[in-house]
Amino acid sequence: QFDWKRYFQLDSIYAWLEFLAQQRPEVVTLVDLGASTQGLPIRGVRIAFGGENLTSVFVESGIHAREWIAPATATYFIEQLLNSKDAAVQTLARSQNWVIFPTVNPDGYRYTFKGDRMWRKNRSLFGICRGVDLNRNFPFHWNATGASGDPCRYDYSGPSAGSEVETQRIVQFLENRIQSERIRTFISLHSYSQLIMFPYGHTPERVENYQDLKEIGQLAAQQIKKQSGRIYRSGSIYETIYPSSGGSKDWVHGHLKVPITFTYELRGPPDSEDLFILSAGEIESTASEAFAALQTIVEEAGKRG
Ligand code: 0X9
Ligand code: ZN
Repeated sequence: QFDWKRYFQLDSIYAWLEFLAQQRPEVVTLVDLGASTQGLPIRGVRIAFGGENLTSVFVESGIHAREWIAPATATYFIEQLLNSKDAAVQTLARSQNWVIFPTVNPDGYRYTFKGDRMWRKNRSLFGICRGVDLNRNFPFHWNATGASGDPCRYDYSGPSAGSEVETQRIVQFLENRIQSERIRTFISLHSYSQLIMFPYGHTPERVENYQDLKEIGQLAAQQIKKQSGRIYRSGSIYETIYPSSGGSKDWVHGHLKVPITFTYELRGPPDSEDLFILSAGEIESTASEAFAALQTIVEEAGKRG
């Protein structure tokens, strides 16, 4: 049984996505981006209730393997969009088409269950070390700052921009579908730090719609505070967390020109514990506040044209 009371392995998540597509074929379509470096599918779903000329929201999750709360939150989004009894959520679900990938780094995610719980990168082999940080590998100001050229480091940007199969799969899908799906909103899910961030990561320069993104991010954070009391901060990556380059969101905003682009850093545990390991008892509340923020983002973006 699939739920939000524990963390699920890759196979269970994929089986659940397949089940949804079988159960609701008129609404849910499986989307396979093809194989990862180690041959696992990169699998997501498209949710479309059937309105005409809708814009789409793309959710990318699990690019960092150890951030287990991210895939769990992405599956919660899917569940809410399909099964919520709340009228506002049903309206939201039908106001957009949704493309949601819970685990875009399947090799890494699998490895956090079988090898090293704290693994972050993909599993590409470079001599004695493994793994490219896929969130440093995107072909936009690649390797400019906050990334390493050393394959043994946790933030290795890869041998070249877009070198990794997983990056290429995402890039190709988005490039092919940006027009036909009318993708206007892009969300990536990470942990930890309780942040709602927007571009850029490589420069303190402000994006052209900085004011809109700042306001929308703040409203989303207020919504979370109202719901759970948790304090999330909002701002650009550069000003809230640390400089970094080659992240997916910066490419989606800077290259693809998708206007509404946010990266969440979800909850971590209380201090002194390992900050990427969030107890399963907090999955539901974390995912639920993240969904409330998503609702705010999509509604507010709609009001701003
Ligand atoms: O370092 C990262 O990639 C993110 N933090 S994490 O602790 N989840 O690893 C920050 C995301 C920065 N995003 C972009 N540069 N797009
Ligand atoms: Zn991350």
